[in-house]
Amino acid sequence: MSLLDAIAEPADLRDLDDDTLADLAAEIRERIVAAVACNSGHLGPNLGVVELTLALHRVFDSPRDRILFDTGHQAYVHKMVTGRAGGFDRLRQEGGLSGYPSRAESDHDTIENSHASTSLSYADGLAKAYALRGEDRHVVAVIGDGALTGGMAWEALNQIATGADRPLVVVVNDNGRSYAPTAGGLALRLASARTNPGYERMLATVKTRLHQVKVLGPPTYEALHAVKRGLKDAIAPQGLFEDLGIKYVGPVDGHDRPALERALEHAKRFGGPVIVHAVTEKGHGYERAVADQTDQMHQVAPFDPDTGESLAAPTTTWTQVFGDEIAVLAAERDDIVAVTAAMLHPTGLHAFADKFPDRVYDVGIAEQHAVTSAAGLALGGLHPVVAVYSTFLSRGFDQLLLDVALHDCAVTFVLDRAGVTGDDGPSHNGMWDLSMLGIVPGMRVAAPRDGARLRELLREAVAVDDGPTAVRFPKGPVLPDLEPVDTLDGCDVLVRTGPAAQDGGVLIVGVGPMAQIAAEAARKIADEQPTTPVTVVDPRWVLPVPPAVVDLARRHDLVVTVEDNGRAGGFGSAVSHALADAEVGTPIQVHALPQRFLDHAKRPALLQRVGLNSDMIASAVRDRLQQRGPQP
Ligand SMILES: Cc1ncc(C[n+]2csc(CCOP(=O)(O)OP(=O)(O)O)c2C)c(N)n1
Repeated sequence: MSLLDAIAEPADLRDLDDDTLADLAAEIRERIVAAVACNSGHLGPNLGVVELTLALHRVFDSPRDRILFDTGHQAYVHKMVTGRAGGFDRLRQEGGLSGYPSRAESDHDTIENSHASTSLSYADGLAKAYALRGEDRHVVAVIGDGALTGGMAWEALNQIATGADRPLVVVVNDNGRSYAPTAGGLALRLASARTNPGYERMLATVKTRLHQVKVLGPPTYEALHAVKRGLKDAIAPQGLFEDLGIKYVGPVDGHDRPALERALEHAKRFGGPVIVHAVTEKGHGYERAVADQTDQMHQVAPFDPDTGESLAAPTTTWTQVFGDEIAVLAAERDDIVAVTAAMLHPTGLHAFADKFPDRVYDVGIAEQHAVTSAAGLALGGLHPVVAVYSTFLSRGFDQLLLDVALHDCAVTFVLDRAGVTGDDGPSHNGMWDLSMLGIVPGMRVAAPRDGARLRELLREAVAVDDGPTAVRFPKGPVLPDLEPVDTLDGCDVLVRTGPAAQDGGVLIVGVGPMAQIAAEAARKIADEQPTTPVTVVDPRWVLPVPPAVVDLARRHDLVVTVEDNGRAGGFGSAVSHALADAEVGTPIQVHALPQRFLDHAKRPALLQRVGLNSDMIASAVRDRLQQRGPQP
């Protein structure tokens, strides 16, 4: 039996000696590389926390003590030592282990929100609850230097500092990176400590010398002591945290498990809020990850573990099409700038940044600041493009509504990963953006169905100068261009089947790539019911609902909408309202995502599960037509 397979629960780690633990760490790394190479997932972050996680589980008593992982993408080792090592071959597969903590999987998992910078707030609440209920339990939050750039983390620290007798340990897992090197002043402060590993040694030397040079006498000792403190403050971020009232321990080598355990024991005994600053290396133990300049193999598709080469078929993604086009637009117009919340490469902004480094701002994992600073850029005469994943837009919603839209700021939001993303689980699906954007006065939303439309709509969006715009597109390979057969008031007609143009029949309106699925569904309906006229349109600009959609709906017997947003407040809902307002009585069938959190699975499997593929749409439309019977 392997060492790892003998670990059924964290208590099994406590009897192991240092050598065995080192062997176990090596075995864990092999297992992580093998599982991610096969199934995709987060590699660099997990390889970096092997010793840290072992130390945490040896010092603290989970699940009685609560160990929270901020963002949760670095919890593989935690899963392995809490009884789930056996399930690792099915990591991120439907029905297999989730890529994030999951309360359904284990009592050792307390939080499973994969949006960054929340762990300290959860920890503050848990520590307060245990104090009030008189329970003697520790709360530990592990937060990366990237997640520490989020405003929520600082709001929480401000509170945590007030709980002098609440045992709460914050472990800052400082690897200097988010995806790219972490941006901002805090990162610089942490970096100065990280790049001076000799400073603890140096302080020890200063201390010894002071005691040796007795002739200096007390005043000089005091002076030198002050110098020493100043030096430590200048080099380490101790002052930063201790001024807030939180004890600081570190920096500790995050791959020296015994040293980590000493620091954590010390923090545990302290009984109040403590920050343990652990310096780790992303990708540690797998050279190819450490050497990867872009993001140290932060999150990867299946790859060959011997070479590190990706096994994903080479394709052009929606992200690449956006990235290339925004770089072209930036070359044409020098007022275009871009903002990213720590996701320069994942959102495709690197081509723009390479050409015009002064016009792309990485603000850290700080969507709220990203949005309001974009409003500032717009008020200052520029046209900002805020590129975020759809799921992270909700973090900056208040800012979008009141700081951008209320001020009529011409900011373009580019929402990558809109719709079902799949593998990353419930919180990563981009299924809320249309519902949010639909209630923002003055907001115009475009949804391209293919690469040509993405280029076209992005160009149109940045040309809007009197209010906010958004362009949403999904994850993965861009769909082949589907040229329209006609255009009606800005709406592309993609398919017309059945008897030649006349009133009546079915109108299917698809949002973005779902328009292509709608076109497939129309052909399937036509195969079985060739006498029913079916028209498929792609409005391109989906919110507010274009008047052309309402006019077309008036002339058909049934309107069908197809989108990959939640049905509450989505496109179908907006069309229903628009028809009611215009007193158009045509019945409407809405195909959208159910308002449920969707478990992880591949995107096609999820779309099938919720009835959003062409077969299921075609059959639902046919059923509806049969129920309605022949029309006069
Ligand atoms: C609110 C939010 N925005 C963006 C992301 C995307 N994201 C996932 S991990 C990550 C970097 C995290 O860096 P850090 O906290 O330092 O952890 P590391 O991966 O370096 O261990 C980012 C930006 C997110 N999860 N949440």
